[in-house]
Amino acid sequence: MINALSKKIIATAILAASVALISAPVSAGDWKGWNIHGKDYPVGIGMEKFIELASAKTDGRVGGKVFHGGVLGSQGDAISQMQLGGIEFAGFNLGPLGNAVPELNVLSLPFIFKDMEHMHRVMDGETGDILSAAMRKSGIMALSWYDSGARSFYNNKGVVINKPADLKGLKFRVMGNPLYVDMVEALGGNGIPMAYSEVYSSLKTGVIDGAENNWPSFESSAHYEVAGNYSLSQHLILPECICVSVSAFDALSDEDQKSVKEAAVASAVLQRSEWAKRVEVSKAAVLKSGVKFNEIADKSAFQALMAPVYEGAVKKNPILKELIAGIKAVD
Ligand code: GTR
Repeated sequence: MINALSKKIIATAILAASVALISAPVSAGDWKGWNIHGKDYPVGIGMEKFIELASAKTDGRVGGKVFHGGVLGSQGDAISQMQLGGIEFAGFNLGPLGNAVPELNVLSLPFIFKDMEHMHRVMDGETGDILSAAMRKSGIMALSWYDSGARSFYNNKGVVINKPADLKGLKFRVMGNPLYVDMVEALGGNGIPMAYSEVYSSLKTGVIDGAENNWPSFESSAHYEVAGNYSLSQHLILPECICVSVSAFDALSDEDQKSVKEAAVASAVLQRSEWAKRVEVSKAAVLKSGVKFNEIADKSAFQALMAPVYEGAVKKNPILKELIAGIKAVD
């Protein structure tokens, strides 16, 4: 198994190689894909389907290989690599992508979506189109949206979280986006940004007291082995994407672009159904292991504390005001 340090070394080497390769664009038949999860995780299954269909639909003019398990580095590394021309496609979480595309931060506002169906309606509608257009400017474009469920808090201190005061004094790992630090602080805890690959050992050694994620990641990362309380806060519903590098995509003929887009849309249909199944399987496995789970009957106290997070985000990026209104306008 590759440890965090080796992953970092590999990622740095690949980043250096990517920079060296900028002047020599990769052939479209040789695209490199980044995935933080394993091959059998819904994102991995979707990405394999994407590249298989892209190749079939373009008679092999587009093709490539998915590198699973985060061997190409963290998402932060992968975003830079895509912008530099070192990788051509990825299954990115749109949350940390907000650092590169401020408009995407609207998705990271806690409790912005009512549920998964609401998120789908928004992403498949006008707001999704606005976000896609904004992403293109960063050199990264979304071809379709993947599911990633709802994220909830878990901890290794035996705390059953029912109200914001229960987070008090606890250190929760968050993904790399300052909005998440603000979110945890507004609830009374401490938000510690950290790479996904480091969370398991940090929970085990007590560097952090908890983290937050959806059922499938809580299970596949084995965090449940070292954090025995899962409280269903569902504070973030973050979509993911099949993203490609704008320069790699723009180098294709119109016909191949259409085929690649179709491949991504078809892969998302598969990914979403795999997601729904995996949520149930992961939840059952985690509960069977003895993890203590609680629903939070009334989330209004959590939601009320988010007002300053929204205000701070809008102050920093005024464009978010309109985007929030757009999401609220969707039933
Ligand atoms: C997972 C997500 C990953 C990554 C990870 C994390 O749910 O699928 O892309 O964002 O969470 O917490 O870093």
